[in-house]
Amino acid sequence: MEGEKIRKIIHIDMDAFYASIEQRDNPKLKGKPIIVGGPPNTRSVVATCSYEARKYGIHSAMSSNLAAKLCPHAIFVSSHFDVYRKVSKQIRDIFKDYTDLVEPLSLDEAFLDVTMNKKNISSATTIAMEIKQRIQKITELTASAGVSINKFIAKVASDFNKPDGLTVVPPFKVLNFIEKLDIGKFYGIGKVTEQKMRKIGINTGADLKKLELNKLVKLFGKVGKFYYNISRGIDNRPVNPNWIRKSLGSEITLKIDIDNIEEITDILWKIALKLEKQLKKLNLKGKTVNLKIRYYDFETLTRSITLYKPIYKAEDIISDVKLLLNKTDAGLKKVRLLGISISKFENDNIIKKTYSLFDTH
Ligand code: DCP
Ligand code: MG
Repeated sequence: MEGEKIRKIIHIDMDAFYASIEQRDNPKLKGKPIIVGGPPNTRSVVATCSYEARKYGIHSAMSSNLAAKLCPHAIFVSSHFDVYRKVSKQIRDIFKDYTDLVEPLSLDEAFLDVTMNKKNISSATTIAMEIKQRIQKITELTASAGVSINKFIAKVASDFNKPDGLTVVPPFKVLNFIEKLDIGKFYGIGKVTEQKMRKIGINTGADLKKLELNKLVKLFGKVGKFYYNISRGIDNRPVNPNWIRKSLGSEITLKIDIDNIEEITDILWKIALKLEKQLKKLNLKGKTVNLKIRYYDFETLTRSITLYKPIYKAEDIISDVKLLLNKTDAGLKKVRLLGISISKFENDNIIKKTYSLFDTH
């Protein structure tokens, strides 16, 4: 977007979304450590928890068992997706008053491009403040906002001062902001990549910026180019309101090629669990399960199965993956990459894109 004018991007993210709604709708839960998710002594995980519960170290995707150990008096509440969807629609309607360039990432967060906006307000900060106030008034819930020149910085900024935060990174502060940013806070750098970076001494944006483009591509593949750009404050991805996710997947390139079928199944389990978490977060269920295998010699194949009922649980995913695995030479021929993806979503008209580029390990 060279030569074009600087954009004004807002990222809005609701605070402890499901948990705040449950506290709002049941006054007995206010001010208490609550957990939305299945109860302990099951294989359930925490979907989210109130800020009171976070003080005990509880967080999303932690097993309910561990959560109960960390805070024995935490209250487990079951989810009410119909209500979450209703609130999600309410906040989207507020966004639409300002711009049609709204790109939801999940039920509780979205990017807005307000460079040009329906109210002709020149300050994106003013818009973010207004939106926060209106969300509070209409839903009785708080949101945090990040305001900057692109999606990457706006997203990181919205997380800076949670809950009820507003963080503005104006153009002249962008480079400094990124240089100081801890690598663990980079949007698009997952846990595995973070560890890999730390091992080679990359702990902040400033460290990342020291690496040349070809070095980054050598270390991280295609996404190296993205790292190169964001360490310089460059992220030209548009806010795209029409991006509809068609599939969600996760894959792993193994450290060494393996042919032991138990080990292979173990890794596929891990991938399925990760996928379950992402599907839950996006409120997606899909009917088609795809298995991808790359053998040691780089021959790559996919096998898929379409079910009658959409699924999202790891145990359902893995049982189909095992069937698909039988249709491959895994176990006979060494494999170097394993991947699973889910497609044919129900509701695929509602859910838009998420972290598309970065579903890698
Ligand atoms: N969610 C989930 N499983 C996850 C992460 C999130 O089911 N692993 C759900 C519950 C959250 C909602 O998605 O309420 C939004 O996710 P966020 O990551 O934005 O988390 P919260 O809104 O709960 O908390 P925060 O205040 O940190 O944004
Ligand atoms: Mg949130």
